[in-house]
Amino acid sequence: MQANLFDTNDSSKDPIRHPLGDAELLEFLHLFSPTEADQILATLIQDIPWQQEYLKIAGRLRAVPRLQCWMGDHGSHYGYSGVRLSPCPWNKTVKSILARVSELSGSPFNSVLINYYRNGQDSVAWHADDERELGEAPVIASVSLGAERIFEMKEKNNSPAKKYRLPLRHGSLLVMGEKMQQHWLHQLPKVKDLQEPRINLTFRNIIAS
Ligand SMILES: O=C(O)CCC(=O)C(=O)O
Ligand SMILES: [Mn+2]
Repeated sequence: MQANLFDTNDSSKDPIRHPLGDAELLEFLHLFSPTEADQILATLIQDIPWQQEYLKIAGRLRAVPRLQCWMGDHGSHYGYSGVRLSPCPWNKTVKSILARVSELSGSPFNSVLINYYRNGQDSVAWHADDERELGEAPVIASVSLGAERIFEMKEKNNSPAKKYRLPLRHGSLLVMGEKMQQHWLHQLPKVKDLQEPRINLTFRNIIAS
């Protein structure tokens, strides 16, 4: 009999608490086993309706350096940097990931931004997920699948700004707590010569559209 795709052992329930001081950052290293994570990565690469978004920078349209899909409950519209995203309906695999993420994080989510980094040339620049529709103090749960990439963080307001970085591992879950978007920026820099893909799912709760 095939093992339950989302069976995990008890050690997955003990998060690492990263010492950011004014914001909670929890990491669950084993949301999925490596075999489960391999399967989910391959399924999502194939099944998600990936889209190429464009940003207008200095009057010119530039391709966002990754593919994306915004998925969620009906009506959960979202936007960043002038890009307006309407949700596509929930995919079965993503719904199963959502159930596991909600259980571990203890937070409600009604939508997810899925990023597909095709190789090391895809990236995300410094930002905070502090859009109005997420409310004042959003909790964001971030699932990593595929190539290990470095997640960099820096404080928004202090001088000198504190910095923090951590590798995002295949099958892990990072929960950015309430103060994180208010006080910190984050980015995923490019990596030279990396050919392997990575998918990231950031589960969010849209409270106003
Ligand atoms: O890929 C990641 O780990 C982070 C993605 C991210 O920060 C975002 O989509 O807002
Ligand atoms: Mn983000």
